[in-house]
Amino acid sequence: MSHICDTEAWQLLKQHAANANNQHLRDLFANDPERFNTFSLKTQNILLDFSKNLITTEILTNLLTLAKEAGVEEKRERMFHGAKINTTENRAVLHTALRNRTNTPVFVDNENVMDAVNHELNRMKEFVNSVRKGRRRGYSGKRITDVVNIGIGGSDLGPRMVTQALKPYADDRINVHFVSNVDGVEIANVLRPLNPERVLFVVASKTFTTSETMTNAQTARNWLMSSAFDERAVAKHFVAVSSNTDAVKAFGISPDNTFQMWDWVGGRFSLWSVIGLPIALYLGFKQFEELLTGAHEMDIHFRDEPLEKNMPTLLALMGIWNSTFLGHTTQAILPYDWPLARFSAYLQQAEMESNGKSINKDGEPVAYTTVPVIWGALGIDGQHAFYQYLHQSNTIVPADFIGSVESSTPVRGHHENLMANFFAQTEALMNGIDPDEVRSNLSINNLSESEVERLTPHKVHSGNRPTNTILLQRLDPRTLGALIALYEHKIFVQGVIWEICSFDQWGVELGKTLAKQILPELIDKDTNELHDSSTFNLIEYFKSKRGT
Ligand code: G6Q
Repeated sequence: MSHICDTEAWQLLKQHAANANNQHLRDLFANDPERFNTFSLKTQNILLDFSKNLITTEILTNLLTLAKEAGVEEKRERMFHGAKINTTENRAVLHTALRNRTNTPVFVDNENVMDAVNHELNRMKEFVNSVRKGRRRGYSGKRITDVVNIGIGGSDLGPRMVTQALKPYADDRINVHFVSNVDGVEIANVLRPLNPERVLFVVASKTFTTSETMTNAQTARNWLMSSAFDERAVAKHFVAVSSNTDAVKAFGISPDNTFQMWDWVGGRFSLWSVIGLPIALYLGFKQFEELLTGAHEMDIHFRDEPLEKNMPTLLALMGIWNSTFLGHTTQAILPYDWPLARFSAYLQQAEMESNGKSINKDGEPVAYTTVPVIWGALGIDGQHAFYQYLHQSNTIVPADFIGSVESSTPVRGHHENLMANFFAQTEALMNGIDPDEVRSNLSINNLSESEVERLTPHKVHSGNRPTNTILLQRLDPRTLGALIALYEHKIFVQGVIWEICSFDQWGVELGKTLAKQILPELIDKDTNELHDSSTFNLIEYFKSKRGT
């Protein structure tokens, strides 16, 4: 069977990569005044500058050929049209249908899913308005002021990231809180300041079997009961978001209070569905629709633009060049927009859960590196911490710098300061500081020649460190929708080229079953299953020190 790594484009790229060390980005810029224009593009309110990657037009041409030969265009069509491209679970992959604002029909098993999508969106809208306007109240007749989302992974990271990112667009009607961890410290801390009469719990779990979420939901219910003393209060204070209606009913939440999702929505792509309920409750339904619209506009761009003018494809290709061909094993996400503080954590799941695979679609091991480690933090804070490593360690870390032309919360004098750092960092990572520059800087300080020579190597910055710059007009709901969709489609394109199944998550499923075996052993004194000596003794130590 022929694979992507057997193509001519792949072989040519390998040769280019072998020569890459002989090139410096500084020279590529000096030799081509048009470099920015050649390697940048704009769509909606987003500018992507990928010129500070170690590429040439020839390399880009080969990368685009690779994308074509991998079938990105044809597979993109199949995804949008509801084909079951999640082949290990036999499911369609239709987060794009959730934000299909033009309502073009999308069929799965001969059924137009847009009917169900719109039905659920309307229910969501009605519910959001009734809570925000105070028509739906708590058991004692008081207004709901606090929403607590109980969910984990894909049922937590998206709403958590988006509500923080769009805080400047929220009014003060509803506060949102998130509980994901089964460590009781989190739920205890969240609930402590809240008044049970005013809290709405959203239990978000596609499967409604995830033990962390179920444990937290039960604790929340007990907490409510300790104040309400009446089971009927559950209907006023709990709603569920799930595709498992039977399990929701068994928990005691009625179908009226249950919002539906479907198996063709992957958890990490689900914030556009009813999983986005906390977002809509916090911001209002209009703003939620703006988020969907922004994502939909990026979907149209991705679906219709040729690969060479296609932002998600170009971003994906830069990633593949840096990781698979140049061998860089990590990728930093560095927002210079405080509201995007959780964006790298969000992308860590989206990218690493999707493409953290090493088996191709034919079930064979792949012969190359797939997704790098995705990590990051707010850029400005990082500058005073890990940027030392970015500038001078012997590991190259490609980085995406994300910033905005306008602040979503302007405060005089701050934004220019922030953005001066933003531009300075990518320039420095690209240019570096060579020994001659270091020497001439040092000699200004009247240092002896030997002192200059001693210090010079420590102050040299090699530069040649690749970055993408993503410049938004302003971080508003529509632009955020487009930004998230940009990365979602990047992930798709990379999965196609790496020939892996981006839409399953067997490694996560494994985690869901592992603890089930040990839990009874921790509770029951006499049970002790066969474990390796390390695990056995750790469990024994834990039990003996607890006195159970
Ligand atoms: C996402 C993953 C995973 C999932 C959580 C929560 O794509 O499948 O992160 O979202 O494990 O699962 P439930 O929503 O089923 O509780």
